[in-house]
Amino acid sequence: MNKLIKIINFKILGDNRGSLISLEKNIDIPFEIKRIYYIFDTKNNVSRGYHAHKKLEQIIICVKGSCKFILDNGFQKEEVTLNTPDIGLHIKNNIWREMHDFSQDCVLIVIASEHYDESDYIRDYDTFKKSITTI
Ligand code: T46
Repeated sequence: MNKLIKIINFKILGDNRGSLISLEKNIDIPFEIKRIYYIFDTKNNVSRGYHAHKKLEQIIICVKGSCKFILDNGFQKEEVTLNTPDIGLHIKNNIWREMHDFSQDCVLIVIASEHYDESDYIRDYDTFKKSITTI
């Protein structure tokens, strides 16, 4: 069975002034980058996500603060806390995701393989479960 939580470790290019991470298409990010967005100022006790994507793949980086992701492939669920900018959570298609426990200062940068397309979203859990036949 494939592992649900896929973490990519990024190299920190630091010197005595501080740290820097550089992400390059097809080197650090294993797909063509078509979109980047960021999520910040998530209100207290708010959860986000609750959907899967038919085609979209994403790498999610928590550059500040922390939050928890629950991933679900229709058969099993796994949880991971993101709280450091030197790792990326790689979420492939057909994975249901929920995001919880955002710290007040949490900033997520998301690198996406496709342009925004609402028709790529599955926002109903039963529909998601029915769409999954194998892993
Ligand atoms: C995901 C998690 C990690 C756009 O207009 N363009 C965009 O590129 C995105 C991502 C969203 N939107 C609109 C759609 C909604 O009206 O922004 C609003 C909030 O989007 P959503 O409710 O999908 O946000 P989250 O935080 O639940 O989920 C987002 C991504 O949509 C999703 O792909 O994996 O972040």
